[in-house]
Amino acid sequence: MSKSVKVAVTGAAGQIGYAMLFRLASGEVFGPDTRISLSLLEITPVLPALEGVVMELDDCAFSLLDDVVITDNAETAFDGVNWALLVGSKPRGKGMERGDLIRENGPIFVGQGNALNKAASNARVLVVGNPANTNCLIAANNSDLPASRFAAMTQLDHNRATAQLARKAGVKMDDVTNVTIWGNHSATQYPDAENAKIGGKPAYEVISDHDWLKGEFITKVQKRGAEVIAARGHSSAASAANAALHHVKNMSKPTPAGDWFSCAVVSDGSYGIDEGLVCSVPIRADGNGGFSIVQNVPMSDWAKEKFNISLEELRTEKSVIADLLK
Ligand code: NAX
Repeated sequence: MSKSVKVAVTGAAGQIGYAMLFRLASGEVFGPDTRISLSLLEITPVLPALEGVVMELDDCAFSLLDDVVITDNAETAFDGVNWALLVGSKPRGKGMERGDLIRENGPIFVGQGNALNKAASNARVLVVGNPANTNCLIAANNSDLPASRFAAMTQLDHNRATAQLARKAGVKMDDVTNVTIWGNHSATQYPDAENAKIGGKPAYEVISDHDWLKGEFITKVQKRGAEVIAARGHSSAASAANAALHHVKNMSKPTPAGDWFSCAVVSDGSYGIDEGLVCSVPIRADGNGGFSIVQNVPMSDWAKEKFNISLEELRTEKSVIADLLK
C-alpha cells in the first residue's frame, strides 16, 4: 500500500513557492511510493495568481499528486499536515531596518503558530520566511506543539558554505562534510570551516590558504544572498527552494555516520546558547522524525567571538518581539 503525506506551503505563489511546488509534487522529496497532497496558503489578493500555479501543477499530470487546496486561512491550510513549510512573509521594503521587518512579520507567525496548534498535531515545521530564526521562535512559542518540531532554515547557508569549500579545494560537493552554520540566518552567521572535512581530512589541512578560510570564505557565505540579488535583480529562489527540500530530506532519513547538517532549532542550552532561542547548530537526524544537537564540536576563541556576534543579534531580535511571545 502506498504511503501519503500532506504538505502545507505558505507564500505559495511567491518565487520560492514557485520553485518548490513542482519538485514537491514530482515525488522527489518523499519518494516514488508516497502520494502527496498540497495545501497552499496565500494572502487574499494573491489567490488568483496561486490559481494559475495550481493550473500548472495540474498540467504536469504528476502521478503522485492527489489534492491541491488553496486558501487564505491558515487553519484550513494546516489541517492535518505532516509538514508545514512557512515561506510566506513580507519582503523588506525600501528604507526598512531589520527591526522594522521583524515587527512587520512577527504577527504573521503568531497567527500561524496558533493555527498549527489547532490544526496540525503531527506537523513538522520549517520556517523560511525572514527573519527566519525569530519568526520560528514566535511560531514555536505560540504553539503547543513540541518545540522540537520547529526549525528555521540555514540549509541554504550550509549549501553555500559547502560549495565554496568544494570549489576552493577543487573537489566534488559530496567530498565536503561536517560544515556548520552557527547562529542567525543573517549576515552575522558564522560558517565554520574549522570543523569541516574535505575527503575525510580537516579542511584546514586540505586548503592551505588559511587567510581565505578565515576571511573571504566567511564573508562570501554571509553575504551570498546580497550578491545574488545584485547579480539577478531578485533574491535567491531556486537555491532557497532546493535548500528547503534538502532540509526536509535531511530530517526524514538517518544522517550518514560521522556527518551532520545545519539548521536552527529551539535551543536546549547546548553551546551556552540561551534556552529557547532559535539558533543554527550542527544536527543529526535519527530517521524516525527525531534529531539531536551534535555535542562537543570544538570552537577556537576566534570562532567563539564570531559566533557570539550572531548570538547577540538573536538576543536583540528576541527583545524586539518580546510582546509576541506567550
Ligand atoms: P516573494 O515575495 O516572492 O513571496 C512571498 C509570498 O508570501 C508572496 O506571494 C506573499 O503574498 C506571501 N505572503 C505574505 N504574507 C503572507 C501571509 N501572511 N501568509 C501567507 N503568505 C503570505 O518572496 P520569496 O522570494 O518567495 O521569499 C520568501 C521568504 O523567504 C522571504 O521572507 C525571504 O526573505 C525568505 N528567504 C529565506 C531564506 C533562508 O535561507 N531562510 C533564503 C531565501 C529567502 O530570502
